[in-house]
Amino acid sequence: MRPSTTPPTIRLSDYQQPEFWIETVDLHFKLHPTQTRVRSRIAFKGNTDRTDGPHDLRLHGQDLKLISASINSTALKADEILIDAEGLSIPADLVPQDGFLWECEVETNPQANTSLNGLYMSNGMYCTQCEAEGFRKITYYLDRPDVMAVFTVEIEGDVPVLLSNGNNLGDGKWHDPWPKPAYLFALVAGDLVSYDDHFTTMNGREVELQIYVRPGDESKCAYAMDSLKRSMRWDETEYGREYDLNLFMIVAVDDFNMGAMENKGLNIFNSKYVLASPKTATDRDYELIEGIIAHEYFHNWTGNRITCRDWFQLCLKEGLTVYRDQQFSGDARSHAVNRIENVLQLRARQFREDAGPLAHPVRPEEYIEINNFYTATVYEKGAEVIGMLHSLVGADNYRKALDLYFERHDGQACTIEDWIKVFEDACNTDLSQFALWYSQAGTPRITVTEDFSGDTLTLTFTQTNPDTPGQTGKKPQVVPIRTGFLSPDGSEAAPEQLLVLDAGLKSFEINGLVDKPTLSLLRGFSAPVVLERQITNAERAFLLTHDSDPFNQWEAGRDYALSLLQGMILNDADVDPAFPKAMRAVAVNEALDPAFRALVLSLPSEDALAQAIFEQGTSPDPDAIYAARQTLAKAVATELSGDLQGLYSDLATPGPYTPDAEAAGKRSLRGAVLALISHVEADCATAKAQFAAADNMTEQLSALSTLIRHDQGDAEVQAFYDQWQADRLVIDKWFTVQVASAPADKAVDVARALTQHKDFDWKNPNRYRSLIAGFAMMNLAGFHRKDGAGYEFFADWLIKLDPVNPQTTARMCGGFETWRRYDASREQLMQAQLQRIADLPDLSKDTAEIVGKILN
Ligand code: 0A1
Ligand code: ZN
Repeated sequence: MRPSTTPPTIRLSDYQQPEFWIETVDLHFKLHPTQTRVRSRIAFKGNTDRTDGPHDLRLHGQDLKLISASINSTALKADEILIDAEGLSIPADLVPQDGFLWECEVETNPQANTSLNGLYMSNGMYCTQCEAEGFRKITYYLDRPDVMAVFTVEIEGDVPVLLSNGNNLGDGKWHDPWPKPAYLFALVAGDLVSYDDHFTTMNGREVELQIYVRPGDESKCAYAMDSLKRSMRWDETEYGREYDLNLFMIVAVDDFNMGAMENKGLNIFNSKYVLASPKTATDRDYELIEGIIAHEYFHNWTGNRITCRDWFQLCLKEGLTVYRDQQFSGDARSHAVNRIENVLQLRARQFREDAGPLAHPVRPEEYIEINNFYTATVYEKGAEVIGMLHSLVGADNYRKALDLYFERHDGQACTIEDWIKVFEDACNTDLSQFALWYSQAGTPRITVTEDFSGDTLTLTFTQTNPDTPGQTGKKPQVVPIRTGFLSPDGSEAAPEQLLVLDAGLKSFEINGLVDKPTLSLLRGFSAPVVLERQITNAERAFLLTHDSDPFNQWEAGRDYALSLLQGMILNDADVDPAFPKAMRAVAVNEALDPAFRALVLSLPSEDALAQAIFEQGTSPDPDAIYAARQTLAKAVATELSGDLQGLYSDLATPGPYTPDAEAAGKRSLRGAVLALISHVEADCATAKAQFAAADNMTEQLSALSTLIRHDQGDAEVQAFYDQWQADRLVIDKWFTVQVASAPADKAVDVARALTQHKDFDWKNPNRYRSLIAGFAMMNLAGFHRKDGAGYEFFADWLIKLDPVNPQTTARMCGGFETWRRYDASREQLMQAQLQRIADLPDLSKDTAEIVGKILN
């Protein structure tokens, strides 16, 4: 609920060390669905760096009923404790300044906790989420990441399985020897079964591995376990990091606001990122499970052993851990395909954020609600910044710097300055300009001109750093531009170079060339920037055929499609017949990886087109965008019509389903071919047959989505539901596919009708997102229906969820972040809905912060 006063803005510049440190914490839980009792014994010690005392004792606490409290065994009287909405204070004269024992008992109501922060219940199971500031809903504490303590926990409860962090002492007792901030605390209790395995570390230590799930789900844990073991080995071989407890546990829960959480020794996962079987999980699900298991495991060193001093430093753990999980997935699968997928995500989510009202630096300088800053910018752009550092210093120096980071900062709560200093010291370099990537928001825009004379090519780059909310007049950043030079025959005319643009304007000379080369710029997407260059379609087609850098090969095709579609939408241009021919050449080229071919064949998303058109200074028309994509897809399908059935049957993967990258790549291309076939086949017969015959979720779902897109799927929608109604994760997909694939004019009605379905359990975040976000984020033309019905529907549901789950509501408001892109009528309709939300008397501070920024 919104407090009566405006919630305060927290600023990085106000950071101060705490007045007290905590050495040890003993917690005792007596679990009860509505009246859980928590007793704490906390050993505080004075902070000798804070010479401005004496200090009151100020502890965070929220939604707690205080039963009793004492200092050094002397009970505190009611009038000695000042309680407010944020916590409690004890006057300094009652607080021994050099240290004391705090004992306290509180009561909380897990069943009433629908926010899914702190201690809550999911399907009868007790579970916690403490990042960022949930521990204060469990007991009074110094709930800030720079306060690291050793935890001992005892749990009493009427359920068979009682789990917490660290080593199992038996009888619901746990001890974690590694000092940790409270955000890494976890407790899970319930009727759970475990899927077990073990791992021998590089130094020969045995680690027990357990994945806890609801009874019946044990058969869906094998892939997560395999991913975990591979992650553990990878962190040893690539970063020299060994696991540091003799037990590692993962628990799958159904009600979870995010993907997963790296609590020490007891990772808690959204069940969607653990459970998989061929019949119920798609190839994409398998890929995400592998990546997220790795991400949470890697946090053990980058996040847990070395944590963040304060929440402004979130990218210290998140950017680095995303970078590490991307490296791992690249090693496990295909680097090229992974890089393309990551850049697609980055552009769809982070570039969109960076170009709109929610833009903020990778390290923000202020916030009202920290939960609003678990963003694509902190995570994905944070990872890109590390990738650039890696390219700039080189692989050997990167490893040296990381070794120094672990050696110097193990056991500490650190800042971005510490991180940068490690690289400066290990690589003997000055990174002060590079550090602007952490403080300046916005996507740099780069232009390039080419001048060839004699045997010399002169490249001149310019860089502009756009204004973003609260930031103007930015300085040029350091932009590493990996560049290749192609001869007319497609070979490399000169060795690839890393051109480092570190000014607003800079030229580079490449000598010894015979002909003017075709440039392959920003290979591997070596910096998160927008590159503008003068290039013809013939050059794009040339790069699509010849570039030896697979990312740029794909990029050439993407860029080609983008420019054609823009011409079709804005100038009524006809389809350039060379484009379908170029697509055909890739589609039938068996020398290329099928997963790569599938990515080339997929056209830019509707949202990407809307953004591109807006950047040209025009309001995008969602219906025109939809129509142009259809026309171009049809032209490609027509060009390929003689090949499609052959490709489709050649790509079938015989034998039982396997989730490996090779088989998944074939299915992905086959799915793209199916979509093309359906453009040239009147009755969607192939999709219908695929749906009927599919023995795995990837093929069943791609057929269903194709059928719905062509308005041919009524029977299959029902059949899918009948088959899967008992499987909650599959039913989430059933909701999403209907709203995401529905023809634009029907989408709002489909979405509205589905909210009445008996399985629309809207308090479950996965189910809510599957329908509400599926509609608002995955069906551009449906959401932006001219009369504003989509906006009203979306706002109604944000308003409904806010009092129940502010964190998920605030994240979902991002559906409106692009409102200023559109025509005056749509803009006004969206503004009215945003204002309706902003005006609510009891709006959460989470949603108020986001909606306030979007409106400004
Ligand atoms: N640290 C987790 C993400 C996470 C963040 C916040 C949460 O609740 C407020 C939950 C999870 C990660 O990066 O995986
Ligand atoms: Zn993370």
